[in-house]
Amino acid sequence: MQVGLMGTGYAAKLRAEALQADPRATLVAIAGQDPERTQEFSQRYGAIACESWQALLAIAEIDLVIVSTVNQLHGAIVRAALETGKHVVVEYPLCLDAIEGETLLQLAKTQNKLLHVEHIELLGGVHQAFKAALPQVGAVFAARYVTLKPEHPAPERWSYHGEQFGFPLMGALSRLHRLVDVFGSVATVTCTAQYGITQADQQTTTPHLPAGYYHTCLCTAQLRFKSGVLAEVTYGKGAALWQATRLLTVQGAAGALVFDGDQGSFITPADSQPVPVGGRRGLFVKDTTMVLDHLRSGAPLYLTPEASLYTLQIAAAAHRSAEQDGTPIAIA
Ligand code: NAP
Ligand code: BLA
Repeated sequence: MQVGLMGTGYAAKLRAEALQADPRATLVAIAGQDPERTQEFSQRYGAIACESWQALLAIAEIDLVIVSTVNQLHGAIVRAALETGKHVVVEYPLCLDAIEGETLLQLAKTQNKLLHVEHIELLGGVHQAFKAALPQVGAVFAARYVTLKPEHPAPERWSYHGEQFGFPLMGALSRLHRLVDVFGSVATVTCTAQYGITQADQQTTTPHLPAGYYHTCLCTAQLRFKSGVLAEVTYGKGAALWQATRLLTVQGAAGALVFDGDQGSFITPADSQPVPVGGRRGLFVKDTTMVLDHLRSGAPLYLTPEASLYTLQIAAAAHRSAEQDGTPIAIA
């Protein structure tokens, strides 16, 4: 596989290393935003530095494009790459518009090209342990997943920008996708959001996704699954938060599963048993290897683009609910 890589950041670096280590792939070219960074990054991997993602797509021998840029660009790059007849891997989210997402899946089908949306959270230790231990809790009553990331000060980066990151639960689609992967179809979604903005020397909060940078976001969604499970997802990051939290709990008829960071336990009235959790390292390598296996021999991938699109639709419904002050949105 002759591979082109979009982006020079954290995910792109791990992709480049994974490709370099795999004899089935050659990293041909890299497109970044900052020319100097792109030049320096490309030299490290012996790849051509492109001045734009469009220039990279013009390289005919590239068969596979990996999109590891900021979220806002995903949709346009994926579309153009598929139209040029290339296989596409894109880091989640596929794009920031659920309708556009549908057309991209359709385009991949008509072009007969791979479209794979990376969801490394599914490959991680917590998710694997969560799925394996779930039968122990019996009939699931409720679930809760809270991730809070304090950052002081919050960086003025794309991940704190309304348009570049997208609606928080869309940019951080993995938070919803973990639960959808396990509990299936959603009946209704309710969501509220709050953003902190600094204007000159004054701080304000708003329920609406700001056009530019914010210093804090906090988003809480309730998902009523068709199975009856009630799940609550809270995602927050930034300067107005002070306690880092990564907590997944599932309450069932026979007990509760609790994952606090990477510490898992199964709790009953009698006692608390540890649940072993594997690591969070090497997930981009796993994803890259599975893509190359799939393209080479048709080995199945760990999720379908339809599954990712479904969660994107749930995130879009959460956004709509937040815009309507928490009005429940029914999922068709
Ligand atoms: P990052 O380190 O900030 O990298 C973002 C990259 O996008 C930068 O190299 C940036 O270039 C580049 N970029 C911006 N505009 C561009 C353009 N016009 N053309 C080409 N490249 C452009 O962020 P990241 O953490 O790697 O995230 C990248 C993607 O991976 C996001 O969609 C994220 O949701 C997804 N993801 C990341 C992780 C993770 O662990 N980090 C996990 C799952 C999914 P400049 O630096 O020159 O501006
Ligand atoms: C996900 N990490 C993400 C995403 C971004 C970052 C933008 C996608 C959006 C989201 O789901 O929040 C960015 N993560 C960062 C940055 C740091 C960070 C800038 O930790 C700075 C330290 N990602 C890393 C590092 C790890 C990491 C150092 O950059 C350490 C193991 C893991 N990030 C990681 C994982 C996900 C993720 C496993 C998938 C999200 C999930 O598990 O739900």
